[in-house]
Amino acid sequence: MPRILTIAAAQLGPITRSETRPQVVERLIGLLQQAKQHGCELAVFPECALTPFFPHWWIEDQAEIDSYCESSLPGPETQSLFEEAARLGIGFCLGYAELVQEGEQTRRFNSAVVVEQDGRIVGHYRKVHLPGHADHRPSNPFQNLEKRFFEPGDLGFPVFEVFGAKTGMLICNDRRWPESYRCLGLQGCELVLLGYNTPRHYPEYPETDRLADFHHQLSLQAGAYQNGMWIVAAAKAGVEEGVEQIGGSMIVAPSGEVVARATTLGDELLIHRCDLDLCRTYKEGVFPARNRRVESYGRLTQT
Ligand code: ING
Repeated sequence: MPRILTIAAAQLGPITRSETRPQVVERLIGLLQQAKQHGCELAVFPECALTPFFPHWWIEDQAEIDSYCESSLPGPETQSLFEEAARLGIGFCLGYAELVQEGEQTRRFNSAVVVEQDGRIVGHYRKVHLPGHADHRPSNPFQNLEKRFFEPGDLGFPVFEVFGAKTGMLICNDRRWPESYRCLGLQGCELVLLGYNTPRHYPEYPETDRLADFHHQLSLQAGAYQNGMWIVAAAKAGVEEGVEQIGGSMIVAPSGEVVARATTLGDELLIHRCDLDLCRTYKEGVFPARNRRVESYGRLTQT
């Protein structure tokens, strides 16, 4: 009996600064309802799917920064999303800025959760690879202050048994690092849920701008093939508060083939029936454990 999971990448167009969380949640609920109508069991939303990508802005006031974070999930303004998903019987993955109080200490992470079809949070991940800078760079057309606003993720790369699949999450810049996929693949991960906010322009290295879409796809195809995993990647796309972000949401098979791709820069669903058993061809056939030579890889974990 093949293990088929029908999954949607739920791409979002820009979220404006003036858009309230309830207004954004309405967009997310609309996409969930459409995904359910098309027989999806799971929908993947982008990184920071509840707010504009605020690390693109220099913000001094900590209270303003924290206003873009969730101190509880679900919270008063996101509860309706979890309730509607449970009513529909569809699971989802949601990227959000996490604010957590640990005694006297307030900690902030760029996070994501995976939610079962009954509305329960069954997986939690905190972005490990934070790109950008902690200092203000006023001569840049926009900032990337994730290193200033967030801590690196401290949960490692966990894999969860959900939807009948070994499922992991990555967030945005993680997808560029082969180590991210290896840490998941070596746990038998079959399905990676991934959201991103990727500007087309890289102020310090503008020579990469023309290749932004190519590097995005290259990273996903390599990660999928080299670890025999499905990857569902959902963009926050379009020009968001003046920053042009690539779209290119896609679903990549364990073969490395792109099987579904967004064609707009707005809210868009792309759907595929993912046969989880295809992973075996690559996990066992091309990259079998018996061919792995750990004794030669020591450098990979040396600082
Ligand atoms: N954004 C970008 C990303 O990795 C970036 C930052 C773009 C870094 C291009 C290097 C090159 O897609 C986030 N949010 O990580």
